[in-house]
Amino acid sequence: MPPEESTGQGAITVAHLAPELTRGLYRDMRTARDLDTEAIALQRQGVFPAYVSVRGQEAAQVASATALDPARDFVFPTYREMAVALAYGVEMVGYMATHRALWHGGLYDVMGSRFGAINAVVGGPVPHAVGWAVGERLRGDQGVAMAYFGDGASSEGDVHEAMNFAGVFTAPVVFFCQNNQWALSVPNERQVAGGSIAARAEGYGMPGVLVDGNDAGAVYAATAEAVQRARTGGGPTVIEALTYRVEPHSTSDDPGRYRDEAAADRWRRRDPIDLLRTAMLQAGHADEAFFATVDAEAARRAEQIRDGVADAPEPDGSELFTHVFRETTEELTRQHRTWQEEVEL
Ligand SMILES: Cc1ncc(C[n+]2csc(CCOP(=O)(O)OP(=O)(O)O)c2C)c(N)n1
Ligand SMILES: [Mg+2]
Repeated sequence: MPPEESTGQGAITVAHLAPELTRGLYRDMRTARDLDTEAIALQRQGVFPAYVSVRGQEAAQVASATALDPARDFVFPTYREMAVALAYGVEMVGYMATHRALWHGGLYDVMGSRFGAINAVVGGPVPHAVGWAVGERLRGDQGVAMAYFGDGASSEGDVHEAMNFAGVFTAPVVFFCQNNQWALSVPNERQVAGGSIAARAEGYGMPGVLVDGNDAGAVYAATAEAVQRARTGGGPTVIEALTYRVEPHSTSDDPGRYRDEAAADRWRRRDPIDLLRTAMLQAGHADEAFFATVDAEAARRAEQIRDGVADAPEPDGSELFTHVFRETTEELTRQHRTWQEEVEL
């Protein structure tokens, strides 16, 4: 059965979660959705050179980030983790500045927020997470590294090496794969031999969990369990959150050239925010008044972040030449001088 047929089984439940927790999940998912829409508009207006949408992946991102402790843990994101950043408490104007290419890796404080710089190297954050996790163990601290990666990244050598190393050294790391079924234009079946990313965990000596990535409650429970295991010395876990990339890969992509939009439409109808809202109403965790208030607040916050990033000043162009070498070279100094003369013309 192709992956897109294996979920879509209607409703989800949040009866196993505290009402306040589900209200927080909803607030962050709603805000991320609105900010995502604003970001696409900013790209259309020429403010962002490009943007990668997280639409449809809000449950996977927000619920996994909510299971972490931002005071102790450390997140290693890809380029598509805006909703993780938001739920984890990263300063969002500084985060979105990355998409405006305002400064190397954005304007937020990577070390202070314990959220790594956006990493566009597919699979790149995964060995970094394992290195940090092994260091954390050696220090005797209780932090957990969260490695985000995609289905496409799962076939990179870096990811295999990192998982094996983590298994051998019982590193406190969670390998969180958002299987959105596309690696740009390459579908799962041409990317994942064996049909399952979670199943690979066995070969690395760790548990592997397949979870419905559009079910915020299920993602939260699976991640909380994996984080707890890592924190208490039980080693790493692979979580495969099965979801779907309903938007193009990025604002520069045209999926009409390589996929049938009927599958994307089926997944659009299984929207993680709608599923959570219905489940919360059913569980009695919130009423219509709650949703009206939170939806309005989310829209306002997304607009504030949009305005903040659109109005942020351009960096000083001479920074092109700083942070390249500790002691600059003659050639770089010459280039800097030429650049200075040209801008002063
Ligand atoms: C090492 C490397 N190879 C290739 C690319 C080009 N590239 C950018 S995104 C992408 C697809 C990644 O797919 P996946 O890991 O599933 O993440 P998704 O974009 O679906 O979130 C590719 C091949 C890259 N950035 N880095
Ligand atoms: Mg993918």
